[in-house]
Amino acid sequence: MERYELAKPTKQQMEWQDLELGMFCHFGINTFCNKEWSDGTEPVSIFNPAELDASQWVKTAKQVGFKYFILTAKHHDGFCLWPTQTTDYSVRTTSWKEGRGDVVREAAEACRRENIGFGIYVSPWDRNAACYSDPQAYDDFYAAQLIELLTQYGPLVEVWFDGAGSEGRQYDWKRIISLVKQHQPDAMIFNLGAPTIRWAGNEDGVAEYPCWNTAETAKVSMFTNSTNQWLPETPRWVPAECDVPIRKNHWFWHPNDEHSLLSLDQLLDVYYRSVGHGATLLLNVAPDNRGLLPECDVQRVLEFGKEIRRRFSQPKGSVSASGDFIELVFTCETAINHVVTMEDIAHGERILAYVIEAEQEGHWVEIANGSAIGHKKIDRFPSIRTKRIRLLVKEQAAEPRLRSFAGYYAAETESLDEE
Ligand code: FUL
Repeated sequence: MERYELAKPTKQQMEWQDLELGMFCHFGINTFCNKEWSDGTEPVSIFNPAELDASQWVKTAKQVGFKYFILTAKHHDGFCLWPTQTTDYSVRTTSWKEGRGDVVREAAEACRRENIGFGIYVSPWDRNAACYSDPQAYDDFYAAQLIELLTQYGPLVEVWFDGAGSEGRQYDWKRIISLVKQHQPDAMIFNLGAPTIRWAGNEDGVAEYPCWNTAETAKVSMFTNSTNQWLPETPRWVPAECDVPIRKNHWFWHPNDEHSLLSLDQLLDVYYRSVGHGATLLLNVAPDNRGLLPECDVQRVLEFGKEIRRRFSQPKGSVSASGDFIELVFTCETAINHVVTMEDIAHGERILAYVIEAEQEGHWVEIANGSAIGHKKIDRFPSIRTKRIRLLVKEQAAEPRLRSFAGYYAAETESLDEE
């Protein structure tokens, strides 16, 4: 029996939640003028990424273990990384590849080759378009841009509608969303309009715990965020995506900025508090003004992927089952310091409170507890030797259905010791 009617994800949402890790890529006119938000007046002549290689971006993403890649096709400055017919403020009027280049195509094709999902960020706020001050004319202009992107560069895994600069502005969301649905029916819609995924609410890459997958109304967006909006008994499934740049506060590349690179420990902390809280993590790694990811960023993000694999690719044991009591028996007494629990979210988010215990000399001792599990919950604790662990569901919306309950051991590194 369900305690209330449970929201359930669509097949596309479930597939997207399984991706867990995406690489965000901020690149554009800002890359060439040392700015985060240029105002739409920077000359196109500054855009000249002489060594641009989208394969290097996407191969790096693939090697790390990112399952999708999102490119800023257009940021707030209005500069378009594809040769759009809607404006001259694009790669088409630059000297790069004599105006015949197309960054969006290069990235889309690289994603196809590497077999990872491709998505686009298309800023609604446009500081260059002369028609921006006329909402109706701009809606036409923006719709035309979206049609180009949605029809020429798919399949798309996600369309990222950023909210910055758009507070109080009414766009024709009905029309925009119907275009996405018409041309890219499987794409996730981020944040605005009729979102199928939501912003976690900060740019630190962190999903506050508990991070329920459900929302109160159809009108969710960063502008309708309220503390009680994300409750387990609410009727819509809208999972969270976390975003953060690998260089503190800098989405775009800046010269002499190496000191801002996040450490491996900081990245792992982000991972535990995003993917470990059941959300998806979009980590931004920005190409420089050559059009290449800087070597130190590449090294750091590869270390990150390697450490995730080291910690989580070999479970000591795992089980999938239904019921409010799930036991995992290891083949022999074994050390563990992480438990990863996943609900089978096809049946909704059913677990509302739980405890995990380990058997020690004939007694059960609590090693972790929490509320939400959803797609995934990672619990970590000081290493313990045990023959069996169990999950006790303390509160549930309906009979729990677990996709997996697994124990892991990762030899303690400095980063784990510090906690
Ligand atoms: C924000 C933007 O203003 C930043 O420049 C960046 O694109 C970030 C991901 O979203 O709202």
